[in-house]
Amino acid sequence: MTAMLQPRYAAKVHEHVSAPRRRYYFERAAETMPRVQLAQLQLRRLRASLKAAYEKVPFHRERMRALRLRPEDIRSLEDARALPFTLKSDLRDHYPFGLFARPRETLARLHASSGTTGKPTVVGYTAADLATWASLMARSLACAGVRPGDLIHNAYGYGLFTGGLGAHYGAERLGTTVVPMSGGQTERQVALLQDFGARVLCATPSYALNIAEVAEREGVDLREGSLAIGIFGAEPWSEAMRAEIERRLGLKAIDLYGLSEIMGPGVAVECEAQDGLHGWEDHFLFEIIDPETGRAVAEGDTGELVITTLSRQALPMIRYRTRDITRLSTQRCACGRTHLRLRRITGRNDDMLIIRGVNVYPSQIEAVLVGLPGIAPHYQLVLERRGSLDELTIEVEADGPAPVIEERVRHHIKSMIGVTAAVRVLGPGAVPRSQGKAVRVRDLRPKSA
Ligand code: DLL
Repeated sequence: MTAMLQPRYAAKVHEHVSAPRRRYYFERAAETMPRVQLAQLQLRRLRASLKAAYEKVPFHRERMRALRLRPEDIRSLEDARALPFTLKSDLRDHYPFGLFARPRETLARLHASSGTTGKPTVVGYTAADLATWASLMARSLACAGVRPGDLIHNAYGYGLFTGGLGAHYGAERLGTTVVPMSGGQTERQVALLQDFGARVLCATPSYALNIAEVAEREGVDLREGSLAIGIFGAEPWSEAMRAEIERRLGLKAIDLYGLSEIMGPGVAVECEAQDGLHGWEDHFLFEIIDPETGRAVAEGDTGELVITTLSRQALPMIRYRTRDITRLSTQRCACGRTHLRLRRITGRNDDMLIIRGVNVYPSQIEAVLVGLPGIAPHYQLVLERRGSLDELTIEVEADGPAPVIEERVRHHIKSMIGVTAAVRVLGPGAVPRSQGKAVRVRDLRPKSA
């Protein structure tokens, strides 16, 4: 952080964190519920949700029957570990509405996420589901430091993606003023951020960086303006990226997690302590499993996040395997919320690269690249196959002499992650800029591989 920026940024953060010391919650009773009570509520809701899934969704009924399980056999939260997992492919196999527990005519909205292959995953919501989602998203925004009356510039994409509308209705529910900007038209975003004086920016972290870059190019210093909080999610990002975005936009960057199969944004969010994301346990049951064996790991161990919905009417999800890698903590948080915390999601199981036997996530490479002197924080990873080996080329943009940068990046990646990668230094602006979820990997390996 430059000396020039520090006082102003510090003043903004100070004012918003410590002005009235009274803690603010959107749903105080639910957010601070003692954990014993929370577990009782979870069990009650789990049993009701399983019963509905069993009665209304043939897929769930048949799979439970195959295991000789009936909903009433689940008498404790531990018993839930006997239930079968649900996979993304199950949603695809029952495209479009096959896993819905309510008739399509009774639903209020559909969303869909485009997969890299084949059919999209379609999810549905009753009016009550939408109300729950808005409340959980409002709760998440408040947890991040947003307050009624704030102006929120929402740059998550509107449409089938859950980001735009999900954040939008949560923001309205909290009592803020929303600017439904969506993604793209970045010059216009910069102008409106300035003219309207937004205090909060909602965007993917990669798009937030794009906004910062365009503002700088246009000679607009957003750090001087009103922005105080960024609510960033929908893709993996690193602590290094957080520091970079906070420095360039002059705000506090908060991590927001969610997925359409479970709800959309607002499943978990950081509080102002920025020390893990509170997962809303009154509506979701969180587990971490070993992705290889499917068995539960000890609390604090890293593995795949599995989520069961406890209140969703249209699309109850039983033990949904998210593919996201994280770990859980139930330790008390300084903010007073009792709900467990997920660690930053380092990446998805499917995104893991294996380079000469070394497992590496794109976000680990990002953590090394962002902040290295001489390069811009934009990158892409190119995967190719030579013979039987996968090879990685890291494309970066340089402001300095290419050979020096190449060597610097190669050296740091090798020493910090243990992977040998080729480095290609491109000119300014050559790495495609994100409008939403950034494309970090270009996989040029033959399809059969
Ligand atoms: O990305 C929902 C969302 C919108 C979350 C806006 C946050 C903000 P999907 O398109 O279904 O839903 O993608 C879900 O994105 O399984 C993760 O792999 C990834 N993801 C979402 N949030 C984070 C995050 C939305 N904070 C998939 N950190 C998830 C890392 C994230 N990965």
